[in-house]
Amino acid sequence: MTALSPECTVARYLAGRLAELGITHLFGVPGNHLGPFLTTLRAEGDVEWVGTPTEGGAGQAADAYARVHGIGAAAVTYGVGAFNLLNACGGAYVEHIPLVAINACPPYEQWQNYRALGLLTSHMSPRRESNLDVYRQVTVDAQVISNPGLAPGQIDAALTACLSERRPVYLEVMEDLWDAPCAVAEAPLLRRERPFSTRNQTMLDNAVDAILTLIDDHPGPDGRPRPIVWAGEEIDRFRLGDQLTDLTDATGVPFCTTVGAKAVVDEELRQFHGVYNGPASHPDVHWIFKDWATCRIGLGAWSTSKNLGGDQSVGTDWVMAAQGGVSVGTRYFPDVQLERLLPALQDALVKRFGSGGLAADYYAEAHAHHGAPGDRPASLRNHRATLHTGGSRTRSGERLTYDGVFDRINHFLGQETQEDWTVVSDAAFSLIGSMNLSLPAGGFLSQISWLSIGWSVGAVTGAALAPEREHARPMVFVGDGAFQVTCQEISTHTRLGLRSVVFVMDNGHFYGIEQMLVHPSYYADRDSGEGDEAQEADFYNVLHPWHYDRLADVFSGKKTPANGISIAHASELDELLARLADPTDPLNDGPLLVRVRLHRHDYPRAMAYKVQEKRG
Ligand SMILES: Cc1ncc(C[n+]2csc(CCOP(=O)(O)OP(=O)(O)O)c2C)c(N)n1
Repeated sequence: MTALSPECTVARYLAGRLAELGITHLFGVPGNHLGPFLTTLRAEGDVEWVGTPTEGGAGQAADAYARVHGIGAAAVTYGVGAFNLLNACGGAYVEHIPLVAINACPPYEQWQNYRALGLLTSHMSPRRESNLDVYRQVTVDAQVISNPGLAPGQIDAALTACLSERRPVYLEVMEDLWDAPCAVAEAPLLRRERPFSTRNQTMLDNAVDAILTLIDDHPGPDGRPRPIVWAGEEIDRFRLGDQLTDLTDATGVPFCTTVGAKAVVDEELRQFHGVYNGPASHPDVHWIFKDWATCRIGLGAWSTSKNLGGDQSVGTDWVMAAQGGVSVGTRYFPDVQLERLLPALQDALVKRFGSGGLAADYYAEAHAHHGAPGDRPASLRNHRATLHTGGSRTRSGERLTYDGVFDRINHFLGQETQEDWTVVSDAAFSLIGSMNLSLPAGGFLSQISWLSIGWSVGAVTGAALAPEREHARPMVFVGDGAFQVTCQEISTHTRLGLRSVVFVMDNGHFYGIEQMLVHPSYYADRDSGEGDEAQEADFYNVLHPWHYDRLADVFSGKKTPANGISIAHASELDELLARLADPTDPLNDGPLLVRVRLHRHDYPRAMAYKVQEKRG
C-alpha cells in the first residue's frame, strides 16, 4: 500500500497531473472553496490561472484550448459557478472535447452539518448530489472527492477517462481536502485505447471489403470508380490529419470536409474540394460531392444537421465511419476504429486501383457545369488566386454584405497578411459565411453541433493560449446577438494582450438565422421589403442596438490597449485590412472590435436554399 506523503497534498497532486498533461493554463472564476487550490497551483508554477469574467467564458476557453492542445481544464466554485459552466461542458460532451471540469465544494464538516441539521451554507442545494448529477449527464467520469486517501485514484480515474474517451470529466473536491496530505503520483497517466483483437481485425477486413464492393457497385458513367471522401470531426479529435493526407495522396481520391472538420488539413491540398454541407454547400462542391462522385466515404464525419445542411439522412451509396463503427450502405460493422480503418483502406484502394488510381480531372467538368470562376468557393484549390482577385476590391461606395466581407477577407488571408491566423466562427450566418474561406491546417475553430451562441468570444482565449497555436492571431466572426451573450470575454483578450480581431456582424441588431428558420419569407421578400422591415421581422428576433465598437474603450487601459471601429462600406473594409497588414499600425497593439454594419435583410448566399424552399 502506498504511504501518504507529507509532501504531497490533494491540490499538489491535481496540479501536478494537469502539468503532466501539458496544460499550461487553467480557466475559471474563483470562490472561497477554490482559493487553496489556486494558491498551490501558483506556488507549483507550471499551470497559469486565467480568471475570466464568467464561468461560461472559462468553459469556452478551456474547450478551445482542448480542441487545440488535446485536453483543457476549467475550475469553478460549487453550485453557482458549476451551473454556469454546465453549458460549456454540455457542448464539450456533444463535440467530443476532453475538458476537465473542477468544482470546488464546501468542506466535509459543512456537509455533516447539512446531513444532521439540514443547515445549508452558501451555494448548497438541498439536493446533496445536484452538481454531481447534472455533470453526470455531460461527462464520461464524475467523482466527488471527500477522502484524501482516495483522491489520487479518483483523480487518475477521471483524467484517464478524459484522455481515453476524449470527452469531459468532472472532479468535485471538498475545500478542506486541498491541503490534506495524499500519496504522490507514481505511474504516468496513459490513454487507454480499446483493445484490438483478432475479431476486430476480421471486422476491419470485412468493412474494407464492403467499402470496395460499394465502390465497385457504383461506377461512374465511364465505368471507372468515382468515390469521394468526406473527412469529419473525428479526423481532428483523433489527430488523424496526416493519415488522411497519406490516404488521399496515395490513392488520389478527392475529398471534402464537414464544416466541423474545416481545415483539419491544409485546404491547399491537391485533392481537397471544399466543405460539403448538403444544400448549403457551394454549387461546385455540391456537384462534385453528389453528382460527379457516385459514392461517398465519410471518415470520422458526424451526420449532424449542420454537416448535412438540414438533410435528414444519408443514402445507401454512403459509407459512414464514426463513433467507433462503420456503416457501408445498409451494412454495419460495430467495432472498427477509425485510426485502423484509414491505413487499411488506403492499402486496399492502392492495391485495387493502383497508386493515385482514384485521381480524376473532374474539375474541368465542374467548370463546365458552373460557369464563372468568380462563383467558385474559396476553398477549391487552383482557384484560390482567381477567387482572391474576385474578392480583392469592391466598389468603394458599396455597402458591405456577408458575402462581400467573406470574399474580401479570403483575399486578405491568402494574399495580403504575413501573419498566421486562427479563424474562430460563431453559430449562425457567421459560421455559414466563413465556411468557404481557404485556410491552412488548424486554422479554423467552431462549435458545430452544440452551437451555443457567443462561444467564439471566449473560445479565442483558449485557442490563443494553447502552445500549438500561440503564434497565430485570432480572427473572430460573431453575430451581434451572439456577441451580446459573451461580450465581456473581450476583457480577457485585453487583459492578456491578445491581438484578436473580432468582427461583430451587426445585421441591424437582429437574430437573422432564427428569423430565417422560422419565417424565411422575411428574406424571400427582401428585394421589396425596404422600409417596412420592422413590421416584417418577428418581434422576438429584434435586439436592443449596441455600439459594439465602443466597448473597446470599456475594456482597455493605458497598458492594455484595445481598439474599436465601425464599418459599413467596402472601402472601409479595404482600409481596415490594409492597416491590419501593417505591423507598425497601433491598431494592431491589442484586441480590435470591428462592428460590421450590414443590412437586416442580408444573408450569406449559402443560405439561399432556405429562402428558395420558402419560395417553392
Ligand atoms: C446560448 C444560446 N441561446 C440561444 C440559442 C438560439 N439561437 C441560435 S442562433 C440565434 C441567433 C443568433 O443571432 P446573431 O448572433 O445575431 O447571428 P445571426 O443569426 O444574425 O447571424 C439564437 C438566439 C443558441 N443557439 N444558443
